[in-house]
Amino acid sequence: MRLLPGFLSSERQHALVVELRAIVASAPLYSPAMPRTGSPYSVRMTNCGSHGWLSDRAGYRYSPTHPLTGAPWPAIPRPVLDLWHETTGLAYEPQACLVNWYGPEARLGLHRDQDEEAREAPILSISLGDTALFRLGGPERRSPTRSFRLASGDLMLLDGPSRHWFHGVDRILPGTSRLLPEGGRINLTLRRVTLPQLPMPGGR
Ligand code: MD6
Ligand code: FE
Repeated sequence: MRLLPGFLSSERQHALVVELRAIVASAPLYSPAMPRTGSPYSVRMTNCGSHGWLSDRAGYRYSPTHPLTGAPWPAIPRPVLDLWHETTGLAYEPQACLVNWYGPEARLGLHRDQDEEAREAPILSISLGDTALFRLGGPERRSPTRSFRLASGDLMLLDGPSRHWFHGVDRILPGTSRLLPEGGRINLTLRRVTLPQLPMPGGR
């Protein structure tokens, strides 16, 4: 795992919020449902990119369209793509950008991100707004865990073994950031879903 605390200047954070408000205007936030039980998440979600991550009674999957509007997801904004290349050093692009929007009471249970065919591609997490108490475990649900804070402007890269570790958000610390006038926290996770094409040896 690579933590990049304070990576984003206040200007870059504000610019991302402007992009995200435009995304939410065309792809509205919704409350996903847990597989099988259908109980709602406390986090509201939307996506941008060609592949949007969905959770509902039927399970977890990637979809090219919004579950309520039926429209294709908006594109991943340029500044977000730039952050992916800047931090991962990878030439290929991410295809999914899940937008998690937390109110003061929202949390996210311990889980692994396992719905991607590109199992070894890193995941980049971008945090904006109120600080989260983030929990990172290990390869098994029972592995020991530790918790730490993710503040506005912090980036975290889950790469190598940590790509497959359990993690979640224990809680939000309300009033810890003034980036979002309405309060709360936004987290973006950027992922590659399908296997990137390998460059042709000697090819163009
Ligand atoms: C969050 N993050 O920070 C939730 N997943 O709100 C995640 O679930 C996550 O931060 C995969 C990789 C990095 C993450
Ligand atoms: Fe996750």
